[in-house]
Amino acid sequence: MLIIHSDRTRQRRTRTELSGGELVSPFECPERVDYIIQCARKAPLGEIREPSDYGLEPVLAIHDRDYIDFLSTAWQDWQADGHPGEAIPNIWPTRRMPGRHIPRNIEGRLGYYALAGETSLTADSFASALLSKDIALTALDHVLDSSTSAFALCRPPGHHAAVDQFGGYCFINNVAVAAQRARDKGRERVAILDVDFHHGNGTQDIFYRRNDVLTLSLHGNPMDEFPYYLGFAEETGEGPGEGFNINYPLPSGTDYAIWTEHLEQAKARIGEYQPELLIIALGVDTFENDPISSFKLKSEDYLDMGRRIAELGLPTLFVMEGGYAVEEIGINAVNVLKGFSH
Ligand code: Q9C
Ligand code: ZN
Repeated sequence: MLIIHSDRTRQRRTRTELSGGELVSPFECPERVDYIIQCARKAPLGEIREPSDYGLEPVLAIHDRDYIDFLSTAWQDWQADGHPGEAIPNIWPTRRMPGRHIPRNIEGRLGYYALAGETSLTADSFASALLSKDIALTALDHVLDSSTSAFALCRPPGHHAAVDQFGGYCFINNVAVAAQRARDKGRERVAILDVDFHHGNGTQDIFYRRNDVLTLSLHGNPMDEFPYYLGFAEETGEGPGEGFNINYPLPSGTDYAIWTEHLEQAKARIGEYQPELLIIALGVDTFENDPISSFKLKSEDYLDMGRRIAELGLPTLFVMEGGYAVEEIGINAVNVLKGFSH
């Protein structure tokens, strides 16, 4: 399987993450990619190629222009206001103050465009988000041209990024940008299956009123897990999109036996939909030792997960999302790809 990877993903090394009332060293760190690429080389999975530059056009097909403008200048604006640390949002539009105006001040704008406070915005945020979507798009084009499969070793991840919001370590929604490009290149129906531990709220939000992109997500129940305010079973899509968003919220402690029952339901729905392309939002934070998640998948389960995904028999783009058990992330992610390929 072709792998798209760039050493430049290392350039994003954030110092702070607000977690448990402290500033900790971020879970979403460059070593994640080091472990994955090391395991991919060892497997070996196949050729490893550099991404091409796709510019902003495919991003603006999904995200609002004002949001992208904000991302492109946020760090300079934050610094110009004399703030000493990394940019961490600390105030939001809420039910009682809905934010009908986008503030001028960077602190106000930061909260306006953020959905959570754990993702520090830094000097490298925008460039690394652009690089990440280039990795996804390069891999996508290979899948479209060859009708086979590819792995986009994206970092930072993307599935929490909504039309005009960052958070959950995500800035640009890589799977959404890829799905839209596939549509623009003539693929009629695209399915996005999100197997990351966390609900793919951004992806759901982006395609919620559409029936040309089927979105499905298996994840920790939002009553108990991030992102808390989206990802419930009753969210099935709206208008023309009714019936084209499917959530499988699962309890903490979910093991692979329970997880696969829902995977098979998701596969049945995908089969019925007959997409021309399958995109997997590949998070491996479902792993039993993941430091911020509560599912119980074991390393060998990821081989079987790949095998089950392959049963759909579709051209498949794998896009890296979460996974924070850094030393095992390579084994687990590569196991999915190995299981898929055999
Ligand atoms: N104290 C992805 O997996 N909550 N994002 C962290 C740590 C945010 C996860 C809590 C989790 C975001 C792509
Ligand atoms: Zn996750």
